[in-house]
Amino acid sequence: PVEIFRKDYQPLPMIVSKINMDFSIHEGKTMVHSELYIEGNPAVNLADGTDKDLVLDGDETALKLLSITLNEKELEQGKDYILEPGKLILKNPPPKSVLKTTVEIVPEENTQLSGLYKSDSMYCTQCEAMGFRRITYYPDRPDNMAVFERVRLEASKKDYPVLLANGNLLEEGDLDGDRHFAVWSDPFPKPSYLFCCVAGNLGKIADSFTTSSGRKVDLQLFSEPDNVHKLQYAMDSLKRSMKWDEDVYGLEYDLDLYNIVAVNSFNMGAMENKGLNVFNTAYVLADQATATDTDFERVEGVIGHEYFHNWTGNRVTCRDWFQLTLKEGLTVFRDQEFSGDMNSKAVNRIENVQALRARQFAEDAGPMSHPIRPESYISMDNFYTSTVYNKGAEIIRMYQTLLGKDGFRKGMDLYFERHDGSAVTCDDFLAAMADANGVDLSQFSLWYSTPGTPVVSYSYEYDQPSKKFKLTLTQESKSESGPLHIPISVGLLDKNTGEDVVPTTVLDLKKEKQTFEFENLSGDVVPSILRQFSAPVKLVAASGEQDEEALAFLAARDTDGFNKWEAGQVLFTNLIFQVMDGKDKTASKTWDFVKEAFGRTLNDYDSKDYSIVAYALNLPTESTLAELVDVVDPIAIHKSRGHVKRSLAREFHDDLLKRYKALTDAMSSGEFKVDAESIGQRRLRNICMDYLCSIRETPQEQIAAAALAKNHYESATCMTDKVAALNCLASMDGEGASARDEIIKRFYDEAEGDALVLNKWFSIQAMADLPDILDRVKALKAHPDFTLKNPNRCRSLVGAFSMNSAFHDESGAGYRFIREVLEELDPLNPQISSRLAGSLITWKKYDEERGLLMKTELEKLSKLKPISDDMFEIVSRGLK
Ligand code: B3K
Ligand code: ZN
Repeated sequence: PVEIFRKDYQPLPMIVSKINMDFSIHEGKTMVHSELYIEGNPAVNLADGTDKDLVLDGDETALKLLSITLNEKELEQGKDYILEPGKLILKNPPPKSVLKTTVEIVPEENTQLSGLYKSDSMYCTQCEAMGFRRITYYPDRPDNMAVFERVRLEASKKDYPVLLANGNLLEEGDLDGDRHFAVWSDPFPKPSYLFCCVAGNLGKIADSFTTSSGRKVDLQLFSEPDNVHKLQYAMDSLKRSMKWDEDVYGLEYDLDLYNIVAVNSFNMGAMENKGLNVFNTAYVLADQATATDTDFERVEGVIGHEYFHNWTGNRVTCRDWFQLTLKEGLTVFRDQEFSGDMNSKAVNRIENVQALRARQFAEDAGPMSHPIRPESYISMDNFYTSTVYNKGAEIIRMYQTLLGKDGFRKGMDLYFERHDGSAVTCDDFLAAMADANGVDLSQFSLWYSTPGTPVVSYSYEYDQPSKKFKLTLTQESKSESGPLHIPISVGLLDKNTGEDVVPTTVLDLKKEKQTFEFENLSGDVVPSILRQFSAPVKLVAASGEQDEEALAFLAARDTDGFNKWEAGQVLFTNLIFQVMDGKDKTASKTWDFVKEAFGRTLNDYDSKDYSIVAYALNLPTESTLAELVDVVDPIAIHKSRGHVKRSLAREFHDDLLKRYKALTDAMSSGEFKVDAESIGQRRLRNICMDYLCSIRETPQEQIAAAALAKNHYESATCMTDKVAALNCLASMDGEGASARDEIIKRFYDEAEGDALVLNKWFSIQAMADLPDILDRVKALKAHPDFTLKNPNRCRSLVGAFSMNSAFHDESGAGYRFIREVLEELDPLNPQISSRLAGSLITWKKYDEERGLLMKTELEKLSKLKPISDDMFEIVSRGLK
């Protein structure tokens, strides 16, 4: 395995400016013929007489080279070209040459799902980051932008009636012997990672969108014929995305056709190929009977994300893969803003910050920690990370916080004006933001090179005689070039009236330590710091202990929705850790604060923001809690969190039941809707049920809990409620066991083989809290519906189990199980196996015995032969 460094970037001396391709698809073998139009790179001046070789990438494990000519002349290996592992080096081709190659590939055997592969009965491609080199020899790097002028596909008409590629359809027709063809052309120059073609027996829904300048765009969404009825929500989301990008950024779609294909076997969520997005079915199919509210939200978000890539990613792309956050951080930010505008901004922010803390903070605290713009990689696929995506989005959000919405828009406009049609860097983006606003962002640029989560600590005092409030902030980060520029949004609330006396203000924390003064205050205040989570940092009190009275005050009265929720979460967190330390919770003041906040929130029947109420009642997740301690004991965290949950459930049993019933009544008549209010009602009612079902110490309680959840399941009219009920039932034992088994079976039967519903069935069971969970997971792995070859199915069982605290059982059996699965998976699909190996590499965060058990399994993995580059990189980082 070779490590590639950012500092080593070199432009290509020769480039491919145009390409024509011909795919002849036959069962068991596909022939790919390519014509590359080669020219000197106008941006590179080499001295006369210097060899200008063209390095074409090609994965020799996937390609069988059958013929190669340059300007119609057959080439000689060793003289005209050299074949090396992964490369075909064309020696000094004259400018304006045409290289023609024919290769044979076998999509049917492509289990990596990179390049051209078969997903059930359809052929499809995935080229980002480096899949195109598994289709043909080509400079497979994003700075080579070429026009794909003619892409011809030919296949059996009966089995593959639909033939698609990027751009517009030029021609189609029938051929002899049940074969047909289609020719596609994409006028926009693009890097190879955005290439796509599909052949299959597909159903579709069609619609259109008229852009603000009056151009009509045809929209087509394809899936297996059985799933066509689940495409409507994605279509609606697509139209909302197109409208939103026009309204907010003035960006219009640029082709006459926008196609999306839903694919069962897909390594990621979706792919933004120009004019032809490919989606993992889990992120595009949704209906009342099979999708939860979270699924609907995700569909809308990912549809938006891929659509927004058309400008941030496709029109302006990355110069090299180190710049990935240029398109991903920016596009995640755009999809988050879109979702916030379509639904509830506060709910959206809470969900995104929760995800950031649970995943990105964890990543940044472990051996895979890297800056949003990494310095090196072995396998680029390992760097499609929460850091590049989600922390990257936070960096973009900070530009907007610092420059204001208008300033940010000016920067975006200049970015497109300067760079439309080119492959650029993160520095180019920063320069556009700085120049458009006439500001110096050089200190801000350190965010691109600094790994780790910075810690910001605060202390404050109010001086009565001078009526001044002083807030001191200190930062600690891994930046090697001095302190970061951190925007800290702060508001001050009057201690007596709760009034916002100083509305949200952005403080520029630029030094190690800075004191900010607020004058002319009429009385003492409570500060609300880091409103809207204005920077991806950990905020702590300089004293080491947060003032719980202030937190309780903010949990009740903060006008910033995010910080109001946050204050409650900190109180919960304190309580859970006190319980973990063996303290008697009833004697603690924290318990009183928590009870007060919980009761008030639960009994607030006025608020129509049900999701906010629900999230305020929800305890921090185990992974969020794990991020806050130096040595993690996952079982202890699980137990203490469970203890606090049950205590609250008992304390508020009657109120929870009353609220549950009130919501049941309120919702009984309404039709199914996926709007913020209906989602919120379901969310709140399901949380009430979850608390109520946690009370099951005695046999009577077990019977009552099982009856409640079973009834919830039986009266459910949508997947959200079914999943919520099954989630509760899956962990029931004793007197609840028979209801559990009955509903598990019913859920399976009612799925009627629907793949996405079965994924839920697997993952809910894998996450269950039962003493014999590992045996159950092993039995599920042997279930006829289980396969390691489908990434969704694999994640739904193996990935889900690695999130269960029981994975960390002291015996080490969970670790051993994962390692054995990974040994089986790595030869099939390295992208997925290396992802799952992430569950073992954080061994240093755990207590010594656990850490050692994890490390032992990692060491065994490192001896895997053969081992994929992906896995090698993760495991070696993990052992370092
Ligand atoms: N750009 C793709 C990611 C492809 C990952 C390849 N390993 C999805 C997205 O971010 O939209
Ligand atoms: Zn993306």
